[in-house]
Amino acid sequence: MKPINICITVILAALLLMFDSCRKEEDPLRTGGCSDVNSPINGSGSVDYDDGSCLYGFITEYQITYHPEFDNAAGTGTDWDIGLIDTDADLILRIKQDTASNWFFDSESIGLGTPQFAHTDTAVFPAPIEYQLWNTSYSWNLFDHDLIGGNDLICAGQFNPIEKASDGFVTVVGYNSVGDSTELRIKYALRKAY
Ligand SMILES: [Ca+2]
Ligand SMILES: [Ca+2]
Repeated sequence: MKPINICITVILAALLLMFDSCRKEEDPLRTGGCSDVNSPINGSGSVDYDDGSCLYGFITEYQITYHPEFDNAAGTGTDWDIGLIDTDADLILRIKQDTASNWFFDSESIGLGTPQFAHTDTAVFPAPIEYQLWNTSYSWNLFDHDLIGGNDLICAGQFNPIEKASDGFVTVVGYNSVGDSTELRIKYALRKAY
């Protein structure tokens, strides 16, 4: 092939490639959206390509919406505390990624003194740091803080926050050894990240 012919062939091939890539971007049959598995909004509708619109979940608050009224795991349904001031549990909440050695959230105990939380009250823990939610396994537990004799386990659980995220909340249920349930809600805000 003559050099001029090679040149024309290369130019034609380049033009064809350019035309093809333009055509793909403008193809009305292809749907853009968020396809990042770490985004709580990924997978809403069918997405052909990631168009950079992903938003990510950042924790703003933790809530315990209910927990067992009695410490059934200790035997036969005893009060959480002896009852000189109150018999309700004093809540300590801890959460971490399963692969991490440290709790990223390890709360102060609340309910010791005022305010107190009955088992049906919603206890709110503000998030001092807005951690991002990831598509991986997390563990959590809730204890009744006791000044004497060690803390009492209220419940424990495991979850993937991306799978459980809906309308600004990750909602999960944990259990104690006899199957009593406790609900944890993690409030998050959707923001751009990376
Ligand atoms: Ca106790
Ligand atoms: Ca206590």
